[in-house]
Amino acid sequence: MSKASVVETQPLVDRASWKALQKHMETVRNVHLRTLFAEDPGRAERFSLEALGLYFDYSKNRITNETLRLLLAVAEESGVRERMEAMFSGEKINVTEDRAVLHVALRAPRNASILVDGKNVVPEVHEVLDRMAAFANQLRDAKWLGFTGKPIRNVVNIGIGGSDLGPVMAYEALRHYSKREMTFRFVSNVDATDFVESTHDLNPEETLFIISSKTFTTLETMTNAHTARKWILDKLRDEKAIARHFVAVSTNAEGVSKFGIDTANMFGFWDWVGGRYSMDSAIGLSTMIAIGPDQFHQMLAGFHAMDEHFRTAPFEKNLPVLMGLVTIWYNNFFGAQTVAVLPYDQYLKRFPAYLQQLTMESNGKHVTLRGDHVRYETGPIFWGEPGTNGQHSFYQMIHQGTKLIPCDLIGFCRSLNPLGEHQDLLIANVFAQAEALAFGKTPEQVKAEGTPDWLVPHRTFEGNRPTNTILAERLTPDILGKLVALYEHSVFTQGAIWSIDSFDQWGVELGKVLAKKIVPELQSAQEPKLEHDSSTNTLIRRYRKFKASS
Ligand code: G6Q
Repeated sequence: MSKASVVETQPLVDRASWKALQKHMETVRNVHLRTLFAEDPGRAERFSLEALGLYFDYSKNRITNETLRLLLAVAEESGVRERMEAMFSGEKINVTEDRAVLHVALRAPRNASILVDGKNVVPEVHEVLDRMAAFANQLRDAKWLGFTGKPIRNVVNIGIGGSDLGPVMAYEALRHYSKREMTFRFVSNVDATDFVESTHDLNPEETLFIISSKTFTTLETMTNAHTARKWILDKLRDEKAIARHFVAVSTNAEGVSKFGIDTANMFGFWDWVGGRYSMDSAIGLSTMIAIGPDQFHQMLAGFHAMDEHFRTAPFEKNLPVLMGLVTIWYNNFFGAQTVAVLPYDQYLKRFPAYLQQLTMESNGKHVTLRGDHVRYETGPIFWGEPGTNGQHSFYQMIHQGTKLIPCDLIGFCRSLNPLGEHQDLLIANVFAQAEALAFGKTPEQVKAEGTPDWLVPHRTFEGNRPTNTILAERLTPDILGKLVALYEHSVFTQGAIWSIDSFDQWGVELGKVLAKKIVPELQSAQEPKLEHDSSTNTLIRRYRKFKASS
């Protein structure tokens, strides 16, 4: 049995540290953050950490020194360190797919050595990065010409899930650093509207499609890729145009070549890169074209710095470990169902969507590595919107609802678009929200404001709502890399404690086969013999009826 799997022989709920935490919970359950802060003037300092340019304030959490000590003991006893070492050394910790998990190799420096089945994979990683850079520079310098001799000005990434969310999030996040003369679009949905709306104002002669698909078999991506092919050929009317207007990012050379893309225009990656961990691989080609190879490398350096921090910092000073432990605390001991991620930066508008896949596809599992049904809650629901917009909608529930919703507030001290007092107003809201959520407003305070008695309960805020505040100087490629890696490794920490496989996605695989059975039933000329349940059969018949009448 490998080192990585030894640690799950004792179920989580039977571990001594877990039981101690359960007992400790009783003493903390009703303690208010007002009391914790009032009793300890040094609290903000003690429960905060600065590393790699990120300031992580976790003092507004319902924890004491003892909570932290016990949570750290859970991490130790659950073998987080052993699993981390197993991951970094290329062990096949994705046990259900029998694969290594080495997104950390994608951002390892050129001279590093990381072995998979005895082979150092870092040189291959850099070989692909170099090819990507050469290609990106050609496009950025208007040297890659379309079939009719016009420079490519539009880049459309076609991919879905892990082959879309990273690229679109990174493009939006780093748009400030992008080449503004070029247009970037991202098509993912099999709904034709996505393709049509993304291309309606583009000239095929100036447009390059990147078909991003690890497997090169995904229904949505292949459908959109064929539509794109037709869109190009309808205008350019020559198969030879494909070579100038399509490149592929995939592990499936055969599939790429069958589609008609020259494998010379293919950028590869490896089975040890999970889709949701692939934005640093060739899947990031659109990002590299947008921001240029140098800034892409700065982003990779940010990822790598967080990898090293995760691997080497003691757990009590380890950002991802602390963040993961806080998540576990609310998820498993307070019954919190969700975590809200609230970036106070418009450029991070797709960050919550990206994190939804990272966190929920990784830790939305109900069996342990051994295949036993878990006896505890696993991954929470992640969701969110950029601030301050959310404040005018769903924050009501966070402040005064009956559900406990821990929040991550993310802010930057310097705006990329300094304009009047916008930034001060933005950041004042970050601090004010965290303060209000923690301390609330007592009935006495509300009364003292002259509120009539009957209105007092409505205007009272209980507080004791936990938040983490993450503050950095400025949103840069390097900081983005650090932020994403912070969440990646926090997810890892949680998954290791829950003894689940954070790197498979059987639920997603199911979706890839389900619809295939129904498609012919929607398309057949003859009335098909339907053998689903009565609900599905009726829905299919109804669709066929409307389709026939149109
Ligand atoms: C990610 C998942 C999933 C995957 C997509 C696209 O971890 O596996 O989101 O990225 O289904 O798959 P392809 O890249 O193979 O098209």
